[in-house]
Amino acid sequence: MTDAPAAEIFDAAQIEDARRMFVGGIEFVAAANSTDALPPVGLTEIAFAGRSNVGKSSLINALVNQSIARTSNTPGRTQEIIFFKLGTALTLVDLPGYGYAKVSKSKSAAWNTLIRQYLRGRPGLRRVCLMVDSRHGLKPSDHDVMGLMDEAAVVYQVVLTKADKMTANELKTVMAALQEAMRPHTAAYPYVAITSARTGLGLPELRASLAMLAGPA
Ligand SMILES: Nc1nc2c(ncn2[C@@H]2O[C@H](COP(=O)(O)OP(=O)(O)OP(=O)(O)O)[C@@H](O)[C@H]2O)c(=O)[nH]1
Ligand SMILES: [Mg+2]
Repeated sequence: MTDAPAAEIFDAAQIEDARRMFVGGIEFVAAANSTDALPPVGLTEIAFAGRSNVGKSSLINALVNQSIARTSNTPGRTQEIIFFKLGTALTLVDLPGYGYAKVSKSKSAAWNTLIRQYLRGRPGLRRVCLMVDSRHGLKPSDHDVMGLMDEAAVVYQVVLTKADKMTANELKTVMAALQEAMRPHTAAYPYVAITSARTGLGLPELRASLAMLAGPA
């Protein structure tokens, strides 16, 4: 990642068009627990990846302003790859979390294989939102997944979650550490999104950024 302005800038019309796109209605398409069960590629896909419990499903719900993705206090809620269609614009993909120690080894290996296969070889996948809990920062499992996406040339954007739990100063420190850690990852999307599903922070800008990718895959 090269030195870039800290935030992506959008005008009011882009923000409003993106809001309409995201709140205009979302529908469930498919839940896949194996690569054979993946639905055919139609629209551009945006996937939400990250460790268990970082808030992937909550962020999808907040972006579309509906409770469609299942969330939980218990890590490991999402156990399949879930596909949602946003009108004729985008497919949003909720991935099972990785890196949760308490699921059985065999189950965890099966999930990891599925996620890896999806991330590595999915036509139409234009961006992965790599979700990271602001309080915890990047963990070894995040670095593993970034390595995989670097290799597969998948564009990924770090999205910090649960920013409502942080002070402005704490966020500054986390961002500085993150910029440094991302430096070797030249293929990563240059803007880190700071979000809160709870307060809505950063959601208009993230919608606008993703909306630019809308269309057939
Ligand atoms: N404070 C705060 N809590 C959040 C936010 N987003 C999610 N949470 C909480 O974090 C927990 C996990 O949220 P999920 O959205 O289910 O997380 P996930 O990443 O989909 O989890 P898995 O499907 O298990 O991988 C829930 O208790 C949410 O209420 C946020 O922006 N702020
Ligand atoms: Mg989930």
